[in-house]
Amino acid sequence: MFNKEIESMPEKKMKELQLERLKWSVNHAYTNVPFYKKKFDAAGFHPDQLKSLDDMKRVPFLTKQDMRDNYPYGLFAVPLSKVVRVHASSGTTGNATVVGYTKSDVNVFAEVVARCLAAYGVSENDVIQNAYGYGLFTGGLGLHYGSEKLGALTVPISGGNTPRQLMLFKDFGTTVLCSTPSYALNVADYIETKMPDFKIESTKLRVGVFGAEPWSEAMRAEIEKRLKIDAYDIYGLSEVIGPGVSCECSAKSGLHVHEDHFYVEIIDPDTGEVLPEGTKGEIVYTSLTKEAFPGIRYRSRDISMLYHDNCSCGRTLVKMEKVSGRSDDMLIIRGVNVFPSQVETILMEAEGTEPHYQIIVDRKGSMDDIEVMVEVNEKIFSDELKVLNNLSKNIADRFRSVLGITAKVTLVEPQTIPRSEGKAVRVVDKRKI
Ligand code: DLL
Repeated sequence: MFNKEIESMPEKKMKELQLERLKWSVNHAYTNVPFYKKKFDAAGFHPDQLKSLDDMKRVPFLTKQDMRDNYPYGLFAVPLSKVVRVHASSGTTGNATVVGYTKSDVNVFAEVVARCLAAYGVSENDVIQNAYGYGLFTGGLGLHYGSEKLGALTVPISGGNTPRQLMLFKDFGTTVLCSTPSYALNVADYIETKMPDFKIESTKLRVGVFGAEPWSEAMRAEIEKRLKIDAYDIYGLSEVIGPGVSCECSAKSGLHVHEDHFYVEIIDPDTGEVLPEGTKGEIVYTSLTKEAFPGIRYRSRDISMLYHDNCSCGRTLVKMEKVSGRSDDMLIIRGVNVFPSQVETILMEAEGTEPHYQIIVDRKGSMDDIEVMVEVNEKIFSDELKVLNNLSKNIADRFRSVLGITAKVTLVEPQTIPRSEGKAVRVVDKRKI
């Protein structure tokens, strides 16, 4: 463990630490950010009333819209002279959401990422090729600083340029690849289709650090098989800090939350009511130590569940279930709720499909219409039409029986679905265009 004292702290002691830090953080936001003062006052809440963790229920939520309304620096709690870095989301659907970091925040960010890498068995002896995008996106710099903090040799290659990534695997003796899981698959595809002589076995690659988008267990198996690595999940969001909010460990069953820095709750997304451990709902985050941009009860829209399970790795930190999707990614097809990850799981179960797919939703008249396009491998694609028809029929039957939706399934040739160097675009919802 990178920080054994914290990562294996008894639950009760962790709760005491959280309460102490919460008092500071909530007060810090209230005193230094007019937005929070106004919001708390309107809700009849004062930071002095925070006597137990349970009292957090009374604190109003922060939403993405609040962040957009206060673009760019309106929610910062320190003067700009103390802010040493900003990151921002792309802002394709409105103002970008901007987050700031003091020197101390940058240190915390590096610490939590270093803990994740150590949890994957990565050490200063590793060569980490960081293919997350460098820039306003938190992935690149987030992994970079964490990797340096761990003391590993850090290769800041950023995303894209697959031939160069492969060259560096060989030349630099890369042992760890950090990227989105969809990009890792692109790398595997590239090797198979364009560089058949490149033998992944002849490289030293052994660990993958994948996150920034949901990915199923089936996708993990596929990546592990094709890149011959151990693939681990890393989770985070810029509004909270970036990557490193939580990570898997050797058990690969759920992600430990770095709860000395982030207080987590699960709520019912419809009522806002806090749900007990072991219940699925929307994750809400409160930063405990962040100076520049304290986030108090931020509604992430991510769906997960919290639990303690005496993890075999020895960490006592609460676990969150792998995030399967966001409540705002949830598609409602003729009244049925469907997550892209559920579609992915069914597609991956079918023989001959590739993990590249897109869900296209449209409205024909008053009816929602859904088409799932999925790539199939060369062998299947060159098979008789009858084989292809059977495969698409079987997949459509599974959608009907498992998810309760009627979807048109279109099998397409390899390399048809657009590739991304960052987060994959899984859904095209034409009803919103
Ligand atoms: O994606 C931070 C990150 C970078 C995480 C690199 C991991 C690796 P944002 O761009 O703000 O930050 O997007 C955050 O992406 O609310 C989730 O919906 C989704 N997400 C991030 N990691 C995972 C994951 C970065 N491991 C949003 N599994 C989050 C599922 C994830 N979804």
